[in-house]
Amino acid sequence: MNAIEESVAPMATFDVERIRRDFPVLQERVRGKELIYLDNAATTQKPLTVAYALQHYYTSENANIHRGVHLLSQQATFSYERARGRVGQFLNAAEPGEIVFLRGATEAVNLVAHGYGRQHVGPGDEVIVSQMEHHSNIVPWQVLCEEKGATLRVAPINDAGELLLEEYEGLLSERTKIVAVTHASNALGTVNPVQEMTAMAHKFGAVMLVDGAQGVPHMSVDVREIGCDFYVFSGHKLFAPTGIGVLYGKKDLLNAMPPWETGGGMIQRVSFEQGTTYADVPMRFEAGTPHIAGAIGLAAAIDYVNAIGPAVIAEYEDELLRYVTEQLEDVEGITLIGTAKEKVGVVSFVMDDAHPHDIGTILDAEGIAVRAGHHCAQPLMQFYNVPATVRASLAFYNTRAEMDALVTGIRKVREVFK
Ligand code: C6P
Repeated sequence: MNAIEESVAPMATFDVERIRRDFPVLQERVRGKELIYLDNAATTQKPLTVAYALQHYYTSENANIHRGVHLLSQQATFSYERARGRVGQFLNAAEPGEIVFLRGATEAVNLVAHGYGRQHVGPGDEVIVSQMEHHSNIVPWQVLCEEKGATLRVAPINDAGELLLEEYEGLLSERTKIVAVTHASNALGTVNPVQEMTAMAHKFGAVMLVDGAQGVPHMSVDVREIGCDFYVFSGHKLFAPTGIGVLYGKKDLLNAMPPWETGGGMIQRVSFEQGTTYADVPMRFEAGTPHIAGAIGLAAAIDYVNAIGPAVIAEYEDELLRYVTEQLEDVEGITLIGTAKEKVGVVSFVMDDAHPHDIGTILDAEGIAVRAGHHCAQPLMQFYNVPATVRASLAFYNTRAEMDALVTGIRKVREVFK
């Protein structure tokens, strides 16, 4: 087996040290210390197989797709469409045509707000989001509602950061046209009961969009089991390149949506006399030359994740999360923000008398990369009445030793601010 084959062959047992060797950046030193990378919710590191896939594409296959009769173009087209198939399988979509390649979760939400929202939301209608949404799953709906004279309703959460299901159900009515909710919160880690929420939304004829940006990296996702109408995610949070992301949509809904961006690649026929007719989905939503290498890299990342197994990843990360959470609960002066029962590997906290940015800076001096800020979830920060939190977000290549180092680092910070 060569290095690539070995990396994507199903892994018999979970071996974190072997996995770490596939991520060269994890061997880097920063500020004279071993890098401890705990900013995975912002973006994940990339395994060698993803780098090799990009290298192979650019050095052996580079061509534009869907428009060349020559061999390289055919090969590139095959790889790009194969990647679409891989994503479709990964989400258990009914067919590859339900997968649209876009720049990321943000672009995907905007496309649905534009394509579906502008057609179906009118004056007096309602769109529901939750209190814990990322700005990418708030602002497009706010803009839509303002434009259409509709109302944006917010499903509340409790202090642990769990969505209040009964209150959410109470918000639903015949006026609800769209529910847009995150699968897992980037700032809290909370996993939402999206399957149940979808069933509730459907009872009132509303469509459900699930923001899976923090879902797919941490758990196995089956869009047909969830029953959602749209599911969006960004490749770069799933060990793939930046600039590539996915909109899954049920075929009939996508087919009924008008194009958003127009140009080459998304047309059937263009005529000055008769105007333009558009290609079927998914091409209708992929105007211009897409991020071909990105899609190929995303397929390689999915192969890598599948080799470990999403369920194995979820179990390992959960164990790490519990381990670090227990230790942090013991650090005096710290308040954990987000203590839901169902969580992915995100630990957010604030510390008495210390600003999150100062904590982040001190941890950085120890080689520990965390995010300090509002995490593009300002309404959530307002709910907790904090300007920002420190967030450590995990991936399957993190270790118990790194959790220990984080806790030691935080204890050191506490000494400074006591
Ligand atoms: N969250 C974080 O540090 P883009 O930027 O389009 O790839 O992803 C946007 C997005 C949407 N939804 C959720 C739940 C997210 O977490 C993000 C990105 C990063 O938490 C960057 S702000």
